[in-house]
Amino acid sequence: MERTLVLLKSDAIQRALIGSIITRFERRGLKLIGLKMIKLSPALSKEHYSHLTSKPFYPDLEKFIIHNPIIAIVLEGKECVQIVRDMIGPTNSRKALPGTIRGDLSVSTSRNIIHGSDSLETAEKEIKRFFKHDELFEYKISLSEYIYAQDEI
Ligand code: IDP
Ligand code: MG
Repeated sequence: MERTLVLLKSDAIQRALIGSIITRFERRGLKLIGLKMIKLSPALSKEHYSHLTSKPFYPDLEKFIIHNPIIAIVLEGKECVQIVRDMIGPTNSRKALPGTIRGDLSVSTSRNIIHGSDSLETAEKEIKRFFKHDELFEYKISLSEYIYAQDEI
């Protein structure tokens, strides 16, 4: 099963959207295997957004992401990296379709409430960045046969 990292950013916490976003993932059938509240340091922000540190908007992004705590989540499911990206919608929330998390809950490119890993390779790196091995949990969902057929697992 694939795993992916989700961050619910400062704006999601400030706007009290955490519960409703987690509910979307639960209802989709994705399995929560790690969840915690953390505060990013400037160094961790620079590592996580290393592809963006030279952009003019990076100082604002860092200030925004380190200013308040955020929620870090690891989800597990078949092809969940792409499923979660599709559920989130594009970076610019104004272009995000209704039904996506950004399309339903935000209207900004920078205040777009959520991060999701963009590939399986990135997901593996990002999960290690935010979670220790013993902070991830393996357990059986008793309804799993109603979420996947046996031949899909
Ligand atoms: P993603 O979050 O959709 O994967 P990335 O390109 O990885 O998008 O950018 C990471 C984050 O940086 C975005 O979610 C957003 O908060 C911020 N960001 C990206 N591009 C812009 C921009 O053009 N203006 C302002 N903020 C941006
Ligand atoms: Mg990204």
